[in-house]
Amino acid sequence: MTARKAGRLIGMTIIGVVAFGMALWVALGQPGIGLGSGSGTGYRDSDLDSNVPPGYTQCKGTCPGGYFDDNIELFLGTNPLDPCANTTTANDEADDKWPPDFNDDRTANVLDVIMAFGDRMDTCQGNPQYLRRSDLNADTCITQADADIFRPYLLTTCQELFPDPDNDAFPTMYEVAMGTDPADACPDNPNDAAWPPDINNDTTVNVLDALLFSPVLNQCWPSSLYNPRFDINADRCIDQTDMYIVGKYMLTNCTP
Ligand SMILES: [Ca+2]
Ligand SMILES: [Ca+2]
Ligand SMILES: [Ca+2]
Ligand SMILES: [Ca+2]
Repeated sequence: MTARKAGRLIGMTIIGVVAFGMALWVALGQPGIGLGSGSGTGYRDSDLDSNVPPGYTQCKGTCPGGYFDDNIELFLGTNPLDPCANTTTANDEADDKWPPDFNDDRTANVLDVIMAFGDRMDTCQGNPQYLRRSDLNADTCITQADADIFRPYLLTTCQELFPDPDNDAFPTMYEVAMGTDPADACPDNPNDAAWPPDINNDTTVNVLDALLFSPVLNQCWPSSLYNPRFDINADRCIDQTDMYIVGKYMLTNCTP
């Protein structure tokens, strides 16, 4: 191949990668789109953490006032893989894990009500008082319907049942399923799978990781193309929800 041809090919490849990356970026930036309203009807339940102890029957389809689908949690910004805060100290964690627990102290009480709904009731996206975190049914407005979802959890607590010893926000049970190291939060070399969203183990989550999804996207177990490394929420299908979770970490990096 001549140098010019090679240069042109590389140029086109780069344009292709950038275009795909931009499309992906747009898609990844919109986990809330199309969620609809609170019942949960209309999307597959991929709520492995269930926000209830293991052994409970996961809700399928309609979950009135019940469990939180992974896509709802992605919309809210809570961790879809972990049902309970690490500590009982309020506001000491980077992420909320249990949607009704707004101050991450493992109890849903009046403090959470004030934090969630205090001056936000009857506001919609676009209003400065609107906050996605309080929009428990992901319908882009904070209304009585969201308070109704919260109510059954009032004065209840959650238990930490999904330990995450390396504190990388991916509990051990998920890391074991993915084949990443549950005791290491960052790859030491390209063969050291340690940080789930960093598919190519180069310590950065970027479009290169996202591109690796394309051959396995929409593959479910027992398809021969199904690869558990990409099934971030361990629901046996590799789909947009897994990409959204990776998308949360887009353009971030870890330090080995
Ligand atoms: Ca709380
Ligand atoms: Ca890890
Ligand atoms: Ca990477
Ligand atoms: Ca999945």
